[in-house]
Amino acid sequence: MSIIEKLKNNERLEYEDAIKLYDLDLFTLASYANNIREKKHGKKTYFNINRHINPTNICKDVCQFCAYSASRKNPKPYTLKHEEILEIVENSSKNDIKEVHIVSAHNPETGLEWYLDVFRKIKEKYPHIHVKALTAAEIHFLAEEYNLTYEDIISKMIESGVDSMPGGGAEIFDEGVRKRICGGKVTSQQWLDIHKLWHKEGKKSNATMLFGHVETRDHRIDHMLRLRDLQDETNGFNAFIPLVYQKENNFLKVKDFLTGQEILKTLAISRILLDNIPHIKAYWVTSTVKLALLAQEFGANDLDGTIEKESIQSAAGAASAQGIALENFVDLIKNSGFNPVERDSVYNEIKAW
Ligand code: V47
Repeated sequence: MSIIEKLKNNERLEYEDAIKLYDLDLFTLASYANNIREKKHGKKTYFNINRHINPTNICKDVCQFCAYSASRKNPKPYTLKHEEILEIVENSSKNDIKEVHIVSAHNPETGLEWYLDVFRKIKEKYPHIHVKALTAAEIHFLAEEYNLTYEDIISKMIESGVDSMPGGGAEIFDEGVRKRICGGKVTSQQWLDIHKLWHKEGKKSNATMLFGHVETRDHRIDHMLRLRDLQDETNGFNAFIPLVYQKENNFLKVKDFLTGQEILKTLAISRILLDNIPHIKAYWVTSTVKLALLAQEFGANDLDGTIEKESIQSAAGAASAQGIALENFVDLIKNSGFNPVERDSVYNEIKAW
């Protein structure tokens, strides 16, 4: 059966067919991806009023793509004090944020208690704010540093009030590419194992993919299918987030950058292949706002959120340092023909704007 027939019949595509998807033209992919999006979510586009906090940029790892870490080209090491983090949350709570998204570098000086204590303090004072914190890469780093198991760290996170896990640290699962771009940090299998353990606790997480650097199209397909396999087992992923590689201030030598078409094709393909992951997030920080709005017609049904401040990708060139104002965000979605729906971090609907 041809790949088009399989797409028409809504059949699940395995690797041999999936790698042929990029050969289809953009609008054919868009029409299948958009059908799936419309069946699942209609014209709704989800977003969250959230605040990103990156408490420290001191890192023991040396990822080639990273411009945020103080050990790379960023000369300004910092570690926020707990009081400073709480002040950020206090100020953001006035903007009615529903989530803090806390992700850091792998700082050997801060320590496990330092993280757990700040989660406890946030939860104690703001029990209604969802804490999305610690990537699988950070959990792996903490487990190694303290000679603990992943299960130990996960149960400490849950005891301290962490509600869900962000999808960072996945990068690209292909072991050859991974060695080249971020050798030494959490392996692909360890990343998947950690999310599996988290899901076993009845908790939700997201999954990212960093693309547009030295990987091939086949590596992206392989990445998506490894996620689909785990999702078949656990059903714990809420959203898939393809992150477009940003090129400034880092050490990765990349020759060709992605075209808008290639980004949109990748989003559409992810919507087609990840039949068991409910949400595809067009992360405006790395795709640009305009392309994220267009991506709504190519399978994406979530635009992340207002963010307020962003340090990781903006260090590498993204225009996201200051987030987007709520009214502006809502207008952008409406004016692009979609219905903005504010959600909480696990996709309960809060308000149709
Ligand atoms: O894993 C680092 C990426 C990620 C660059 O779960 C870069 O809802 C592009 O995971 N160009 C962290 N990307 C951010 C992240 C995330 C973001 C938004 C929402 C969610 C979620 C998760 O940032 C890292 C890495 O892949 N990153 N450097 C760069 N130069």
